[in-house]
Amino acid sequence: MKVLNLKPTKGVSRENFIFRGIMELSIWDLGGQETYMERYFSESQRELVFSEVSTAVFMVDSSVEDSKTKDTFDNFVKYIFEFSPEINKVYVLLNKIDLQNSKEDKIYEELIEGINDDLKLKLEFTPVSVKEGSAQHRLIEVLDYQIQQNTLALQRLGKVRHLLDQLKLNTLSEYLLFNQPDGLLIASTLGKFESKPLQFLKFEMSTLDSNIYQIFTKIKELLNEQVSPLELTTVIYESDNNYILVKEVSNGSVLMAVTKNKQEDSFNMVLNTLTGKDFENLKKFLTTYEI
Ligand SMILES: Nc1nc2c(ncn2[C@@H]2O[C@H](COP(=O)(O)OP(=O)(O)OP(=O)(O)O)[C@@H](O)[C@H]2O)c(=O)[nH]1
Ligand SMILES: [Mg+2]
Repeated sequence: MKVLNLKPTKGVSRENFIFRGIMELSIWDLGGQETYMERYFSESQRELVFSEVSTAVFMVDSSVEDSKTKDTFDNFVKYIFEFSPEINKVYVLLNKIDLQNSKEDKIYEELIEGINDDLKLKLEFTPVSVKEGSAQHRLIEVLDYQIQQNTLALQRLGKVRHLLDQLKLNTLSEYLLFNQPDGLLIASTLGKFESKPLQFLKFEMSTLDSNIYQIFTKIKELLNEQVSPLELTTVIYESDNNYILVKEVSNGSVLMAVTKNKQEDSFNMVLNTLTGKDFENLKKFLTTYEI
């Protein structure tokens, strides 16, 4: 939805982000308009733009043929490997393949032309569509690969898994931890688990429900007790054989528990766990990342 109204990126747009809740990213999106491109490749800027890069992605619109694209690509590849020599792959995304007139094969041939065999091995081309979601999917794959190379991220992941196992230990339920900003799974007691990125509409709208607050206020007044603000932090779903509890852990993450069965015991154990010490430990770790 957001893609539809994007404005052209002015120069370099920087954004910091914690991917899957464990790997810090500093993303530099280089606007593709000609004047900006001249600047990135200029002698005074190229080092700043192309150094200290750990993942390089070149995205090209494969629905238009532009005689300058090849030059841009050659420069991009040249300076990336020159200023970030530790990089071993450049990911090339041939975008907009959803369009009738997309010519990804032709663009591929054009970009690969004249590239020597050693360098070819370092280029990975993927036809994608931002509109259909395959571009996002590919970026997630690329970043997951990056997690595997990142010691700190792996350490954090190990710790989160351990903390989730602690939750499972006493409750015989499965736990899944999601990262709200990207909707992706951080870790789960079921190991690797693929799902489409979640859309956290419910929690985004979680400002207090005025009806409930109004009734709650009345009750408290009747009881002559203090009223305090309400917050939607836990949601409970029910199926024939399970309860599913979803609870916010820290501002960036959400824990989902699926009970083993529908016995009262299972439910109570999970509820106790979600208000107990192990949950606090998880929350503390996700807030501070202190291992
Ligand atoms: N059909 C289709 N349109 C797309 C796709 N991806 C992006 N667009 C559209 O193409 C236009 C340009 O998208 P941007 O993401 O702004 O392009 P950009 O490469 O970032 O452009 P710069 O910021 O100038 O570098 C927008 O109107 C998008 O909606 C796609 O996969 N399919
Ligand atoms: Mg842009």
